[in-house]
Amino acid sequence: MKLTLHEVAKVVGAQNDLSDVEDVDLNQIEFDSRKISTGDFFLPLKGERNGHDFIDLAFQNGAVATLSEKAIEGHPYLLVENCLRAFQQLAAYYVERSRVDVIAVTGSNGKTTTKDMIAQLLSTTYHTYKTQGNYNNEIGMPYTILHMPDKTEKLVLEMGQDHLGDIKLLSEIAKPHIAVVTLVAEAHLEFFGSREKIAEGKMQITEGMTSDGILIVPDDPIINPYLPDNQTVIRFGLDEDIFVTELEESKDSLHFKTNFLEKAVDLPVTGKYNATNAMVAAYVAKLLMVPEETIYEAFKDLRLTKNRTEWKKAANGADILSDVYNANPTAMALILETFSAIPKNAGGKKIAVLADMKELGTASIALHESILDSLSVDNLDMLFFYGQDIKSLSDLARRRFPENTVFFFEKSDTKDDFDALSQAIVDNLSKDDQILLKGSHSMKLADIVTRLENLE
Ligand code: IGM
Repeated sequence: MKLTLHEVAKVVGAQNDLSDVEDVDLNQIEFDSRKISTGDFFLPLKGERNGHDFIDLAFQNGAVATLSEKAIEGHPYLLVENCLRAFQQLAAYYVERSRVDVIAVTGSNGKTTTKDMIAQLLSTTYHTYKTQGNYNNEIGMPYTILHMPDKTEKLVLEMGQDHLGDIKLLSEIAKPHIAVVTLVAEAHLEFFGSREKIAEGKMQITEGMTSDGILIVPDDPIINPYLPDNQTVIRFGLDEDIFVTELEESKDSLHFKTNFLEKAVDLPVTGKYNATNAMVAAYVAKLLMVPEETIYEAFKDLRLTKNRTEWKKAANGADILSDVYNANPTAMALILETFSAIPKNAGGKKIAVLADMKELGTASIALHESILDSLSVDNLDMLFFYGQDIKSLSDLARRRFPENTVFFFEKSDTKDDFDALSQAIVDNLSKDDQILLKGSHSMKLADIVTRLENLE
């Protein structure tokens, strides 16, 4: 980020007088005080805790300035009405000023894969940056924009939606030149309720698009009411503008042709839907002048990143919501709320497995306890806790939940109940159940997910 404090003040309309405050270069913008280093700019957000409580800590860690919704003493700050809005305004300014080409991807299953494939193809020819992990919401997408390296030429942004209106906001911030909507089919409707609403939400990706934009959408008629008339629309699917032919799937690869590339494409991943994702990615690359030969070569060593949050199937048929790579209190509370809102399967249970969140410092136990109100007695049937600092949360939960529904397994320097935890989960998981697993990477919940997927 190459921005100075006074420049940011102008962009966000800071309300305080900065005439006596020295203008300084800002290094990175960070909302997690653990990530602040020398020269950074702090963004206090409201998560489980109010980020304003961590402003002092951010300065101790090396911040040179902060946004703030209230006056503060002794440090440079920018006073604004709403820190999140200011952050979004700054991202909109930054992406426009940078003149990068923005490619936006939204959709259900497949958007992360499509985003990764587009970025991999473009990176053969251009300095390319893309959404990392699940940073695809109203906080994560602006963060992605503000963290792109200076030399970036193509920016591939994933846009996620939890509620109707989310994508409109994101599109208006990023102003995409090319937008891709992947399949509208949705396994878990969450807050939407219907495929029509999901389609409507996704099609809001056009709201911020430039008038010379190109929109790439599936042949699904459900999107017809939302097609724009001032942009080029490319449809993909049988008998559409672009389509896959001669698809062959083998044990660990796909081979297919398309109507717009001379030669066949080979890629080292399986799943027929991945041919569609790859075709769309190839089309975007071609639009942006990546040579065809380069596209074929890049596909040969395609590597897909693991999703951060993903639905999987246990071997016995149970649904697994796996989010096992990192954890902070806000993310843990949010995923519990999302999981709780999903209707139960007939005759099935809902189970949450929560493990320690690491690096939360002296307030760690209290920060774990702050999750309590996100544990819904009405929607969760069984809770497994695993770790050390999470024990206190487990004790609080035990007082609210019925007997024999809350279980604690220890992991400390002297004891590790991992095998007992893993066995208890296996013993309790039935085919119609839904199970959420969330915790820091080092808690190894990923190994339990793998076990559930592969058990006979
Ligand atoms: O869900 S998120 O992870 N998100 C990030 C962006 O992309 C999409 C997903 C998320 C969101 Cl949406 C919002 C927030 Cl505010 C994460 C956060 C977040 O980072 N929350 C954090 C906290 C809260 N509440 S980070 C963090 C806290 C670190 N902080 C504790 C509280 C460290 C700390 C520990 C002990 C101390 O004494 C002082 C600070």
